[in-house]
Formats: sequence, structure tokens, C-alpha cells
Amino acid sequence: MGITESWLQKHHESFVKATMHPFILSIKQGTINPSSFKTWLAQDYIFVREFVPFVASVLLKACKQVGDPDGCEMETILGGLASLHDEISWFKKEASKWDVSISGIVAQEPNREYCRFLGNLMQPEVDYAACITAFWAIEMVYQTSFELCLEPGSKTPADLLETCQRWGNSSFKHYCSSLQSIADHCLEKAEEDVLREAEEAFVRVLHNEVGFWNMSYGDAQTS
Ligand code: HMH
Repeated sequence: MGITESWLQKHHESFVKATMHPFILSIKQGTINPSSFKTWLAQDYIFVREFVPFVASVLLKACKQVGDPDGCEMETILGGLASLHDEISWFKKEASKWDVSISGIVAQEPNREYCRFLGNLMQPEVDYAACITAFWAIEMVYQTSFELCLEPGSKTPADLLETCQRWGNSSFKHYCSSLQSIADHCLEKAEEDVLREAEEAFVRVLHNEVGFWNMSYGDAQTS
């Protein structure tokens, strides 16, 4: 068993909270409040824009690795970075479809907290193993969550299917498992203190994802 798999088991309860959140379940059950979805859409657009420099910092660290002689790992991350360009266009298109203005929106506190966490990981002194672990976990939570909404028997509203497919599709799943392999490969060679740092980053991703879903879901419950 890889190290990431052992952490998924060890922190199973946090993983379930991050992936089977009431926000996701409300999509799957077809009961989602459109204003929840719109909040999520606008906030995630801001998040993804902040995610770009984070992924770029992971790419930079990957390029400096000696353990990737043929550059395969670097290419996987480069592919992820490139696809964020398309993702930003998608968010803009989706926002206009839902009549959400994304020009003047401000990040809510849980979003800012998540972005600050990414900013900390971007520091050059943070080890590549911790960064690639966080990167994998961030993508994996969305993959697992949105895939749930595509399972047979789901009542996901037709106008949300495209969103769910964006992260729930099988090629994104394959990309996530490539990131997981890269993370495992790094973690196997890591010293004790780096392992601790990476596990802490993994747990904090799960925590931040719950905060992000709460922010999106809670908005509509109180308005
Ligand atoms: C909050 N987590 C959040 N937004 C995203 N777009 C992803 C993960 C996956 O890229």
C-alpha cells in the first residue's frame, strides 16, 4: 500500500466529510438551492485563479527534482497547469449562463483561508513532497465528490451535469491517480519531518475543502 493510501485510511472520517458533504449530496439528490451553486461557482472561480500560481510553484519544484530523469512527472503537472487555462474559460462561460457576475466578487473567509494555505505551500523552502501531496489531495477531493453525482440513480439536475462531468470524468480520475503515484514516489524517499509536513498538508486540504463546501452550502440555508 502506498503512503497516500495509508493516509486516506487513517483520516477516513475527514475524507468522507470532504467528499460526501451535504452540498455534494444536495446536487446528487437534485435538491440543491441554485443560490448555493452560484456561490460555489463564483468562489471557485476566485480559488482556481489562485490555484494557478500554486500549481506553477509545484511545477517549478518538479523541474528541480533529480528523481524524474525522463521528465514524466513534470509533464503530468504541466498538463494540469495547461488545463487550468481551459477551466478559467469554463468558469466565465458558466457564470454568464447562471447570471453570476464574477468581476466584482470578493473571496469569503473560508476561501481566503484556503488561498493563504496555498500561499504558504508556495514558499521555496516547503518540500516538493508536501506540495505534490497537497496538489493531489485538492484534485482528488473534487474528483471523488463530483463522480458521486454521476453514479447511476443520482438525481443530479441536467444543468449541473456538465459541472459534475468536468471533475467526475474518467480522464480526470486517471490524472488524479497519476498525481497520486508521483506523490507516493516522493513520499517513499522522504525523511521523517517531510513526511509529517506532507501528512499535515493532506489533512489541511481535507479541512479546507469542508470549509469551502460549508461556505457555499450555508449561504443559501441562511438567506
Ligand atoms: C475548492 N478544490 C476547490 N476548487 C477546485 N477547483 C478544486 C479543488 C479542484 O481543482
